[in-house]
Amino acid sequence: MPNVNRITVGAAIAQFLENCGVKAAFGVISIHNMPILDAFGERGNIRFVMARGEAGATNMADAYARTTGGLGVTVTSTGTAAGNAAGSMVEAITAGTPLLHLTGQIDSPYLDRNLGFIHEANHQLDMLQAVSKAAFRIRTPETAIGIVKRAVQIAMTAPTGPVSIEIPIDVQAALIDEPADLNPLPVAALAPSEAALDELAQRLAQAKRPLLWLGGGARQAGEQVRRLVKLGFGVITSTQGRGVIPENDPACLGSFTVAKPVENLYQTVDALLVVGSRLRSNETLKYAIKLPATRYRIDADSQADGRAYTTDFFVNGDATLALKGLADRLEGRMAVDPRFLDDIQSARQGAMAKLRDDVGPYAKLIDTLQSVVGESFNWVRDVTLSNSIWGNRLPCLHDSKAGVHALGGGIGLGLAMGVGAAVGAAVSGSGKKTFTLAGDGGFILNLGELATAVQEQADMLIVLMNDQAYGVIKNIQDAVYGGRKHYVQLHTPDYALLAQAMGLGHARVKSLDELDGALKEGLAAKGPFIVEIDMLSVGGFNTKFAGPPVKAAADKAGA
Ligand SMILES: Cc1ncc(C[n+]2csc(CCOP(=O)(O)OP(=O)(O)O)c2C)c(N)n1
Repeated sequence: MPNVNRITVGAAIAQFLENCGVKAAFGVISIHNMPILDAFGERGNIRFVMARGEAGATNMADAYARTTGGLGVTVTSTGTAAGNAAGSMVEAITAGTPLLHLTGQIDSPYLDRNLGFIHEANHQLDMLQAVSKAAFRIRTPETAIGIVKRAVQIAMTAPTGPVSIEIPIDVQAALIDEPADLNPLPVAALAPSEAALDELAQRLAQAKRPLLWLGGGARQAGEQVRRLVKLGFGVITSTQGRGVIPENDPACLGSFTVAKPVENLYQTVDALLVVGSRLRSNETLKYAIKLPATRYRIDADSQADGRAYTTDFFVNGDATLALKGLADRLEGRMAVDPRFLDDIQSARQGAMAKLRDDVGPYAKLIDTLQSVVGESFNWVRDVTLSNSIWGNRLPCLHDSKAGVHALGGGIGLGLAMGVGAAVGAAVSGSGKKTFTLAGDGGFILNLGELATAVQEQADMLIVLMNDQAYGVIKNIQDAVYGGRKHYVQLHTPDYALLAQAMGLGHARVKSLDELDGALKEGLAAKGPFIVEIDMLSVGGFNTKFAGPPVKAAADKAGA
């Protein structure tokens, strides 16, 4: 027998995560995760970001994963701490983020015995199961690494998602023989059937006006999408699919999925191919938008067939492999209507004109932002009026990893997500600046993470839209509750003083004439910086966004 090192389970996990390419992890230290974090610290290969709360830590890991394309890792304590992460896990599962959530548990001899043991969390595994793609409990030191490997494999396999593991503290600290193989398991892409691809290609070859609808599942398929665009396909994307091809490509409608000119264009499309998208309620006016009558679909999840909209033909498989199979088969076989590209551009221009009209004075904010971001940046957004009205579509994204939005609709995630994206940019050496758009209501929800941003010197420019209220809720009260305003007015701190106390830069913009200077000051700062837009001075939008739009109202507004 060769001499084998004895190491803790925590150290083995740290080593395994390094082999998975993890360069940063996020969490809050606790007695119930110290064997893992001690190993991170001692080994020094993973940058551990000390978030101020587990909700923020998990949002950070989520945004890190989305913007780097790697595995996100969040480490929490048992009980309350794991519970704090639950809302953020809901967001990660909504977005399909490959994420590993490591949490503690009390010592295994006392588990599940209702002994009133400090930090006991009965049914924690049930909670983790509810908010994760899969959840595991490690029961013995010898089985730990096998379970962690499997958890990462599940997280990384399409449809990707967050996976939780609870590890009793005695198991984390136990010594095991250093495992001979601490490499990740292979992640297999689901190959579509050749016969199904033949059939789909046969149908698409007849199309004169074919349109691709790309969702988050197609994020890695840019090269194959470009091949199909060359053959004459148009492209529209969901929020998650933004940037699979640059949004200023002439064939790309961006993410204007519910705009009226685009809905009109749908009626002229003779083949819609939906790839890796759930056709979510926000992107289809609660499934009422009139999509093209002929619809095909590719998805790694066979249960997506017929979901939300019926499908004429479905291919189960990995998006990149399926699109490659199609492009190979369609080369030289397409005869697309030469006017299709012009019609795409007119629909996009029509949608853009309506957007500019809706935003009123904030057109200047969009233009100035667009002029400073360049092509390589992260665009992180909280749930706020500005994002619903324009941030979900602009500025122009050039890469599918650039966009991060709280898709599940929860406010307060943006600040922490911005930190995660900025840390991802730092450890991957991408040099990307992170821009974070937030409303004052969402921003204050998780304000403690501003201290994390400063401590980490997260290179992020926060655009804080301050209307001193829950603006969207006020609009809903006007639209549905007879204008009665309850519980929407916010006490907001003086952000100049707050920023000073926290140790970061800040500029307040009362008139958008000051914006260019403020953004440039923020850009020059290496580290976090707040550009606060005083919306009470600048004025309101021309449109009153009152929650996810529905079909009748959108038609009336000519959206
Ligand atoms: C976690 C969570 N709590 C509550 C809500 C309900 N909610 C939706 S939008 C909103 C107001 C957001 O206010 P703010 O960030 O200031 O943006 P604004 O609407 O003013 O643009 C609230 C409270 C939510 N979506 N998520």
